Amino acid sequence: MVNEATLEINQAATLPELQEIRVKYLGKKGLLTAELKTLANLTPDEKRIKGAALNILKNELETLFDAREAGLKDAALTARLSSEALDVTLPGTRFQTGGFHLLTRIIDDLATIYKALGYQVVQGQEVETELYNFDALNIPSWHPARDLWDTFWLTDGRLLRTHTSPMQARFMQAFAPPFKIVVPGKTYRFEAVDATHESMFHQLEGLAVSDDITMSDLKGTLEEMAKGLFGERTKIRFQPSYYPFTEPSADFAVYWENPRTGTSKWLELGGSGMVHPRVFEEVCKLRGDTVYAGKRGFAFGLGIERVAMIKYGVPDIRYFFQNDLRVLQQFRGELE
Ligand code: YSA
Repeated sequence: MVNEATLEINQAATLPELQEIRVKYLGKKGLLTAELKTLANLTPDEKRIKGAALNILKNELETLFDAREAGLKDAALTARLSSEALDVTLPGTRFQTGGFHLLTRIIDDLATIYKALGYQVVQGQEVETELYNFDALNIPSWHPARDLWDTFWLTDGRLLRTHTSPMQARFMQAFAPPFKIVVPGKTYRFEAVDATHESMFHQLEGLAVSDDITMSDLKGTLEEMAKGLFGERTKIRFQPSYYPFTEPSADFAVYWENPRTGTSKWLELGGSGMVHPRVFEEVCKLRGDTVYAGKRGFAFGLGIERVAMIKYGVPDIRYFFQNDLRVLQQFRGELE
């Protein structure tokens, strides 16, 4: 019986199979149990000898069963573990992460540059009155310069600001000099939209007022900004221009070496100049005092999209506002 049982035990492939074999030999109606029951009919001597032999056999079988059971459990565990195993070398699932829009990034860069130069960053309002958008900036209603800015008018006579310059008058009305501010924000013009013009775009306005500010302070400031934006080798150039709220006025361009293409050229960024004395006069009227009489200041305004297009090589302004992630995600690496 022991050989037969050993063979069967070793051949059992699963725990239920092994249990069946255990019942076959050691169960209540098992073969060995049946043998043990026959002891009752034997003489005491026969009982002792056969009983001892059957006990040894029973212990042997139990040891064999236990060993096989442990072996099968081990094998089952190994199989389960290997089926559940994680391959830690497989690439993980990337979470969708957000990032800053290129324009937000440029606004942040500009704010950082100007804060380092001691400027305050302030916000203006997008719905403006004619007074602040035009009149206080020396652009009365009859002035041909109004034609420079095609405007979205609201039914109540207000308008969407055509530039960030109205904040010049608003800030001076509320605060006395000396100060230095920059004003980033949205601006609106009734434009024929093309690759470089949108009807909504962003500008950054700058205004510094004190007793003795000069045009060379303006140039140095814009030079610092250009270096902060485009690198230490960047140069800046003034060209005579006209704005009703500055005298003299100058457009400024940066000499930019494009690392993508290896080419360099002058690129127009915005307008600037020394604050026109009439703007100070208008502000004094609004304030009802003479705090700004005889003051000197410079101001400038530039297009944020223009900076982003130059810096990141974006060929069309419309890409910024189409919400096409393929456009925006290209720059993720550069922005992190
Ligand atoms: C000038 C002198 C100062 O003392 C202060 C500010 C200024 C700038 C003036 N307020 C202004 O708006 N000038 S601008 O009409 O020439 O616009 C400035 C910049 O805004 C442009 O150089 C351009 O980069 C951007 N811009 C203008 N219209 C745009 C536009 N960007 C996109 N779409 C448009 N439609």
